Amino acid sequence: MRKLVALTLLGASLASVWQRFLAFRDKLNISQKEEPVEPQNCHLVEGIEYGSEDIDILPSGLAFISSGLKYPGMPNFAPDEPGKIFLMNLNEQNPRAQALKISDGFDQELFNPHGISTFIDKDYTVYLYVVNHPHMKSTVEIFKFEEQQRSLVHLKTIKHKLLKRVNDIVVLGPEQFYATRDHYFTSFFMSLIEMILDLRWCYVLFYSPREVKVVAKGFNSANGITVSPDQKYVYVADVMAKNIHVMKKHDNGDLTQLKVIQLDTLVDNLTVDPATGDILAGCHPNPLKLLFYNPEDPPGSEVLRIQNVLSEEPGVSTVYANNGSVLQGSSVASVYQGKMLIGTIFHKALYCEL
Ligand SMILES: [Ca+2]
Ligand SMILES: [Ca+2]
Repeated sequence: MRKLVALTLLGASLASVWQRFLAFRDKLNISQKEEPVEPQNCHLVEGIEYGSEDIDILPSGLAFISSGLKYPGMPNFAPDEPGKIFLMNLNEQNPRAQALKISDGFDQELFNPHGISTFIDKDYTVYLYVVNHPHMKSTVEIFKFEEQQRSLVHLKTIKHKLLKRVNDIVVLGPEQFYATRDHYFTSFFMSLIEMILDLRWCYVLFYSPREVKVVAKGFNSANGITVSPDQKYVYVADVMAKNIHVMKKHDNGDLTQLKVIQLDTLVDNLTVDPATGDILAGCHPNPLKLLFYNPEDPPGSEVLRIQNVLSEEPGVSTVYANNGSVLQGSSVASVYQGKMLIGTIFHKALYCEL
């Protein structure tokens, strides 16, 4: 009798796992969007070949681009090359990407940059915060940007037991930021299991010198994060759940969820159009092609614009869509005065005049 009960329980749990696997497969099996959407004046950015996972543009038009991400399960064309931060001045006629020098005393060989966020202090000093994965761990690196020298001076490495599997950050003040956790487990195999079982163990962390706390949880895979121009709202992409969480930000760093904008594509990094407050989302329309990379049939790219974010029915439109013939695995898009930069996890970067 006991054996029968055990067998029944085993059968039931296997069936449940199988159900979850089928749901997971369906989630990834998004049909290719039919119509390409490409602004007229777009060209690939010279010099960026190994990814441009995140992009942050200063109000002055200087764009920072993180490049060379090595991430479990994702393709990488230069596994032995350390990551870089590129700079582009979008005020120039033909902006060029230039790799920034990094000050001595920082281990550049292990530099594996992921999400980035800039912060301008009261004295106008520009700081760049970078999620780094040396040896696949997660740290947050703080750099001071020296515009004249075109260099980054490393100031500090932040580590914390809750800063694990960090994907993106958004800086609020000196050493104060939100960070997203994209997986609970650190190994690729276990994080795949985690996605298949649809565990919702990921969170958003509030970090400040005085207090570190989880301020939002229950995400399948918390990815891109940014704040509204008035700093009152925080937007978080749950990539596997294909949605964007709109949250109200409180003075003590706490977040209250206002709503979830459901989309039909995997949402990676988020930026805000400073002119309109719209969200721009870098998306993955063919996640299976990302996981099983084939240069003959590469993953495509997709950028969505979400208007009237706080209204009852935000408008969603496609700003860019390509089947991978031009740009593969788009992870971010950022705009500045009629110009747009689209970044990718492991591929090139695209510059468009809108
Ligand atoms: Ca970011
Ligand atoms: Ca990301």
